[in-house]
Amino acid sequence: MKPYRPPRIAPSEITSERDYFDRRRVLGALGLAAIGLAGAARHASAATPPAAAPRVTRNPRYAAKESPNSWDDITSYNNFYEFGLDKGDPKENAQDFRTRPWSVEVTGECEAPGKYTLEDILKPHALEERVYRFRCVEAWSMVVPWMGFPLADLLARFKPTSRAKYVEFTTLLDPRQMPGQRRAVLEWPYVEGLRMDEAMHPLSFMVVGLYGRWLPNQNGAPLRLVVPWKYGFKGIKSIVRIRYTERQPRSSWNIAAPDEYGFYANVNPAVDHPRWSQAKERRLGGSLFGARIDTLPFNGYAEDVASLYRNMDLRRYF
Ligand SMILES: Nc1nc2c(c(=O)[nH]1)N[C@H]1C(S)=C(S)[C@@H](COP(=O)(O)O)O[C@H]1N2
Ligand SMILES: [Mo]
Repeated sequence: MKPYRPPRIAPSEITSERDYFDRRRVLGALGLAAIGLAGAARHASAATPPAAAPRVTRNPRYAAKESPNSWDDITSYNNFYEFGLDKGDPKENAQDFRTRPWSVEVTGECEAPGKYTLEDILKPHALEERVYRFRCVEAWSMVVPWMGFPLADLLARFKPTSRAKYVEFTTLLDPRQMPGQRRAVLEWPYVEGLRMDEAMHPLSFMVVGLYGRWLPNQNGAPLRLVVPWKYGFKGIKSIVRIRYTERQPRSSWNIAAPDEYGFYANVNPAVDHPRWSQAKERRLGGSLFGARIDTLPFNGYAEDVASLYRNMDLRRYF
């Protein structure tokens, strides 16, 4: 595959609509302050795409049939509350976010804990491209050519012990760089987790880029998780810590609203969010903008992952 050149598409193609799936309402209901980003650096977003990364080959085993959303769709309509609550805020406010040098602390139930530089983390892994469907809990979706490597390969390197039943991931805490962290919108830093067998599943992907380029900051540079059969909020961005644990980790959205955002968060059209249906989704982009399509169980990956939940009541463990 040739290094990708992003197409020139007017940003106006993606309207930053005020949708009624707005999760700020629940935050308001919890008595948390609405966020104002006064003081955040505002830039005349020149939005230069990040440098082309090494060549990657598309893995045909993981290539969704749908054609991918555009570079602009994927990089201008983001959830990254550390940089603001509106879909356009992360692109605007994360321009100067420093992702080098970067390191990841590995701790907990493993034989090789330590602090690893980003270069250490990436070095042994061949990068590949996978085109995955991506479904946010807010009922919008897209199709993304991610670049990365299997999470299982990374986790195995640190030799988890037999007590490691879960793995927890943590985002950088840095209110000076992340204006959203100056307000108690969520409990910072953002934390997410997976059961060990979910984390070791071949679909779980450590992402460092998209469309053959290094990740733009707003998409979670330099290292983020993508778990395509789960709602998007499981895909934690800008990871600085990996912890193996015996107990199920607490996770940010689950702490904020446990009745609305479960730990499992498997995409499930049959289990509605308390405030909206999950039966359909709005696919971002182009002529389909606004069209609603059916949401598939496990986001269309049921054949691969349903067996992980054989003995679980998915209405209870949502
Ligand atoms: N640290 C952190 N990670 C995060 C979020 C966030 O606010 N902070 N938002 C989540 C949500 S709700 C979604 S839908 C995806 C969005 O990823 P994208 O911007 O690359 O589409 O990131 C997830 N990871
Ligand atoms: Mo989301």
